[in-house]
Amino acid sequence: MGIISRGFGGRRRTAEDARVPPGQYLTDGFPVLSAGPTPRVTEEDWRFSITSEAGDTVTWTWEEFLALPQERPHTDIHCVTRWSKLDTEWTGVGLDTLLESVDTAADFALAYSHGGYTTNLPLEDLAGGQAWVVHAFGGEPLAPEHGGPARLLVPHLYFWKSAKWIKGVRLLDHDEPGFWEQAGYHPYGDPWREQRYWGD
Ligand SMILES: Nc1nc2c(c(=O)[nH]1)N[C@H]1C(S)=C(S)[C@@H](COP(=O)(O)O)O[C@H]1N2
Ligand SMILES: [Mo]
Repeated sequence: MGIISRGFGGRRRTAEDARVPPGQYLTDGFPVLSAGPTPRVTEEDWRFSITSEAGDTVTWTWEEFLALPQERPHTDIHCVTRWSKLDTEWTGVGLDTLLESVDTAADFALAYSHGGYTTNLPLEDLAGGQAWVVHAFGGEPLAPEHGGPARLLVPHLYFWKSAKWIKGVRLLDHDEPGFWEQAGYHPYGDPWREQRYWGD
């Protein structure tokens, strides 16, 4: 017959739908989700550090950070509170670039922020072109409420892993749950497997 049934008269699945993980809806806005007040960090005072499992620390000033090769990730983001936003554009430095300065065999990482927020990830999720420390959104300096001067961006995991106002990353040989993970969120947080809460 040459006619393909779409089944149960359902709406045709668009290319955009295919980019929205299960249980998520699309938003054109950019909601702000912060567990506390917005810390005010000046570029002059800003530092970013990576500490290895052996305790060695590498630190970049704002100037040194901006002098590193800049990348422009174009990506979709997914918040565990069920909003997803497509085609976001960021500017920043790849974690691969930053990790080149660090001697490590660690398996885990704990990102920590001004204000005390933390979040944990396997180190391999920060490597391989999957994570950045970003300082611009849509070509404009990152707004303080969205994590400016700079935040982590790990778009393949739920957005709570993208620590705002990032201060540094500690590399660890064991997994250490962060702020939301201690409160019952999933330790990994893959939106495509709907890993929202512990046990999902
Ligand atoms: N430092 C810090 N980072 C954070 C948070 C936070 O409360 N503090 N919230 C997380 C959560 S739950 C989400 S969904 C995103 C929200 O980022 P946005 O406010 O830019 O949308 O930031 C994540 N990073
Ligand atoms: Mo979130």
